[in-house]
Amino acid sequence: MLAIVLKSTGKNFVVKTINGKILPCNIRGKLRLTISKSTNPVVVGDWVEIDENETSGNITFVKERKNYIVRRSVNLSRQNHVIAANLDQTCLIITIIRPETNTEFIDRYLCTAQAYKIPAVLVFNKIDIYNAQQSELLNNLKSVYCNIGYKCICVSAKTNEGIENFRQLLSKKVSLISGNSGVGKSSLINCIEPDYNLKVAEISEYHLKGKHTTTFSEMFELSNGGYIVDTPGIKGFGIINIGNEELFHYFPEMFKLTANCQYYNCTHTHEPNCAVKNAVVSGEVAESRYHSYLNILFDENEKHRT
Ligand SMILES: Nc1nc2c(ncn2[C@@H]2O[C@H](COP(=O)(O)OP(=O)(O)OP(=O)(O)O)[C@@H](O)[C@H]2O)c(=O)[nH]1
Ligand SMILES: [Mg+2]
Ligand SMILES: [Zn+2]
Repeated sequence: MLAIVLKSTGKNFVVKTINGKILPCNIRGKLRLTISKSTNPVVVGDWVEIDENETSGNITFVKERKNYIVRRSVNLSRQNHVIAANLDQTCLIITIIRPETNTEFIDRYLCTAQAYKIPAVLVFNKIDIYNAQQSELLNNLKSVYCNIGYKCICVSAKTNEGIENFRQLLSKKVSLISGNSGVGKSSLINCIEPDYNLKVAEISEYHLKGKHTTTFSEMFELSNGGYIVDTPGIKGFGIINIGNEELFHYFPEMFKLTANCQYYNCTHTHEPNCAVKNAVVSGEVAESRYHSYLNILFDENEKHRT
């Protein structure tokens, strides 16, 4: 019986069969794999074949993934960790304060989504709490990413402002929600689908950061069609499997300029007549984006990338 994986703790799974039955599952015996061995064998969003009995099932086969998104495990820095598979889009939830989302984090995330060919949308949350200065910061950020071509929306899980736009964005698609701990991922899902009643937690008053309330990725069916995947907050975000020489391919606004660089193998760091550096000077490419590019390029922890 064909089923989709709704929840995974690594060992135990919950799936929904094409007949609509929700079943706990595990993997006994040998799994026939069509996917790379270096990644988690079964993740949220995977389509699997199961042998089912009344109360549980056994996963016997994992179908090839249309796509998937990976992050590097925080401690085992060489290990890939697949967050979810078969996604139509990913929504990165961003807040200006409580907690502050930094631009390098955003750019690393977008770069990874770009590399894995998953359309990314930026969702600015908590617009109910920003003062004039913070709202201005938000608008500046928003225009940086809109100008590159990323879709951006502003919402508040508290006042429900913008939530209709968010709902429409998700309709009939499989969407991954990610972002730092405490930005309101679970709260936003609760706004759209109150019945799931996901656990949310107060931001720590001391650190102004989240507490990693969600600990496993889980997929929820939406009442107007589609699925949404809630994920644990991301602390750091490594770029995986992208070589230094191709990194600029995943910064679309820079990539389109590179044909005009003097050297065909320009790294856009020190070379004369570099179209990217010129565009940073003229303001056509945002300085924050260029800094993220350089920081990723020179990040010692990423040196094992080839
Ligand atoms: N004022 C305000 N508070 C919000 C908003 N959205 C979420 N919060 C609050 O922010 C805190 C964290 O929300 P969560 O939904 O738990 O955040 P999360 O992103 O799921 O966090 P993790 O599961 O730890 O990754 C809670 O206290 C929410 O009530 C918002 O739009 N406005
Ligand atoms: Mg959460
Ligand atoms: Zn260049």
